[in-house]
Amino acid sequence: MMNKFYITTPIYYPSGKFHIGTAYTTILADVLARYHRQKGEDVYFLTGLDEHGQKIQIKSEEMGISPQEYVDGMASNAKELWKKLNITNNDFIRTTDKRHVDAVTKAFNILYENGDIYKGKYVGKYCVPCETFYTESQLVDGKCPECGREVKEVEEETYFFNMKKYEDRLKKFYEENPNFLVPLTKKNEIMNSFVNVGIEDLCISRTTFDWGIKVPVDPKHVVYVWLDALLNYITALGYLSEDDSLMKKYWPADIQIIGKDISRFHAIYWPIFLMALNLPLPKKLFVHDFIMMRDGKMSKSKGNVIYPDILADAYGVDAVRYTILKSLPYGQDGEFTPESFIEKYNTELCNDLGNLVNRTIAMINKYQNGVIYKSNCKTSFDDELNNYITNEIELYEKEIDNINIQNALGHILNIVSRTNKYIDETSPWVLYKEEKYEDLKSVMYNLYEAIRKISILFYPFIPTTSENIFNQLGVTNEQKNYDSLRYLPDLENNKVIEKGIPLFERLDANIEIDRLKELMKVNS
Ligand code: ME8
Repeated sequence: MMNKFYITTPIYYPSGKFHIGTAYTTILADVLARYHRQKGEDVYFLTGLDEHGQKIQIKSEEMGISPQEYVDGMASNAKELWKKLNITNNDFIRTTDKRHVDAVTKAFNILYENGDIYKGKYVGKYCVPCETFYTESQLVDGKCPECGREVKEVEEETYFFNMKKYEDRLKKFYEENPNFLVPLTKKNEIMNSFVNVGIEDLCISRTTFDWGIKVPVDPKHVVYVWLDALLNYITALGYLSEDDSLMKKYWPADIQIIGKDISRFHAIYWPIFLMALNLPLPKKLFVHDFIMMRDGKMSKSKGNVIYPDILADAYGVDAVRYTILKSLPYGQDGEFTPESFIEKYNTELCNDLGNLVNRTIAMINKYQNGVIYKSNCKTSFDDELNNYITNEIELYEKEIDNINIQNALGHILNIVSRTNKYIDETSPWVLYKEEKYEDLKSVMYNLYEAIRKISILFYPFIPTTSENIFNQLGVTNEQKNYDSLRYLPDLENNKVIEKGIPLFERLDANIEIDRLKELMKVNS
């Protein structure tokens, strides 16, 4: 039977236009979804919006429209953005969807009837932008430890979730599943700052505003936005609805991708909610770090915000996908600058990849009228090239399976460089001049084959470019298959297009760096 693979992104707050940080998580999830589809798995990929809560209510009031009108507009923007970035999500959940509201209401009742919820009074601090409760001791200089903004004093009647009851089970779960939360450094942070010091009960309702799902047992309360939001991962699959076939098929999630700012919610509260609902826990939680700008976090006031749609309009979708993905090392923050964007674009995409494809297609046309032949000869460099590629593919797979995207891309780029070197080593123009046509056939075959493999490997990251390369090469669908990296197809008589089309136009760094800086200012 086909393996299933369920992957999720966080559902984002539609409180503003999405910047490249939000796009990073979504593109990363898309890469993994595409990679697992390539490997023949039955993939289900979910993203969506977190539309309730005080932050959204305030935002819509500022704009003088109803919260529903506001989120409706934002949801169409978000869907359009993901379409533009070639995101292949199977579903888009909104927490205002009836299916979600109904299921959250039912889940609340189950938790209430189980005795996991009790009524009390909360006195403490609340950060509206993060929608998070804090105790005095958690604050840093009296401000929110996560975003650094002012917190509000709140005192309200609220329902609490009895987290403590599940503390031992959660600890045991982490002991038995040491690779659940990765990277391991992130797991250690969570264990040290929360699990090992004891978990506090959590407020799960609010009364000071009403933009949310009503608490079924006490409708002057709305469900706390995080309980509401976390449940999206299962309500989207039809949990507690009439048709829960997707839930049966896809839950538990194979990978949930989140940024480090929301790891506490996903590493502690979410597993506990699932335990309380008697559901299996996700298999893996992958936590990534942040894309930073040269002057720190992206913020409108600093005028350093970069929006992915504006970047894509100016430079193409794949340039955006590639450079954003390449910006973050595993387990660390990464930096995005106009200079690094142009450098990656010009060097890796345009020079290394683009020229390789373009030169090869030109040579196959010039020397062999565009046709690929098998040869009875081998040059002394052929085996070395092919062994190198086989080895790099293995290394690539290890890295992508560990979600180390920068390193995975590094191995594909290694193949690109090694193949460029092969052209220098074999000097096809000399073989042609010396009429060594059998050697030449072998070199063209190997080059063609290497580019075909590069294109298969690059597909999850820069799918439009890969399709473009496949078209220029004239490969069949079977020759695009991931399996055909190993079970080599016969490429004899394949024919490339008559004139290669450049994959990426070289950018003038001086002009484009200024243009990017301007785009960042104007749109902030
Ligand atoms: O937290 N670099 O939504 P949110 C990389 N609604 N990733 C970044 C980033 C950056 N600079 N900035 C943001 C919420 N992100 C909740 C989630 S889930 C049940 C509810 C990404 O709109 C990162 O993945 O604030 C982070 O976790 C997410 O955006 C936060 O999105």
